[in-house]
Amino acid sequence: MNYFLGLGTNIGDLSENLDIAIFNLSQIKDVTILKKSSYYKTKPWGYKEQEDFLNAVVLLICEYEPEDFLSILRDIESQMGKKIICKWGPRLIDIDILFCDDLIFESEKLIIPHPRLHERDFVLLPMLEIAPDFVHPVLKKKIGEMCLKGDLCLKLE
Ligand code: PH2
Ligand code: MG
Ligand code: MG
Repeated sequence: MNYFLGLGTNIGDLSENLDIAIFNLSQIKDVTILKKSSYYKTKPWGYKEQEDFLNAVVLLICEYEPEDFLSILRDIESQMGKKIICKWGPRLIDIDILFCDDLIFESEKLIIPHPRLHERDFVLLPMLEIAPDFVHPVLKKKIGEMCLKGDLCLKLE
């Protein structure tokens, strides 16, 4: 399976948090990271009274089924010290499954594609950088055809 993951952080040393998260992903058994976007400094989406985020998107390949992979991702988050403060609130690390091939999947724990990704420039912009032609299996649009909302996102070199 090819997974696109969205990573975000707004507590502590942000680029170090993304570096560590991506390193931890690369260390999962039989996972190969294929692509990694630049890091983007982004304005908080949803709950606005918090620090700016650093976001990135990663493409990796592995054989894990979505719910099994989700629990591996949750383990990485909690081992890195993630504590949920509030919905859409500050977080040390967030790793979300955006897409898994062209799978459409819904369970109590997990919805794929991520249900809000098309509303979020902090996901669309990094994804645009590494996979502009990827087609959203529900919306049937390429990432490059999806509307940006104009949120402030600064690509770091
Ligand atoms: N994550 C959220 C809520 N708001 N805003 C930005 N800019 N980046 C995020 O990763 C983010 C957010 C909840 O997961
Ligand atoms: Mg999230
Ligand atoms: Mg999450």
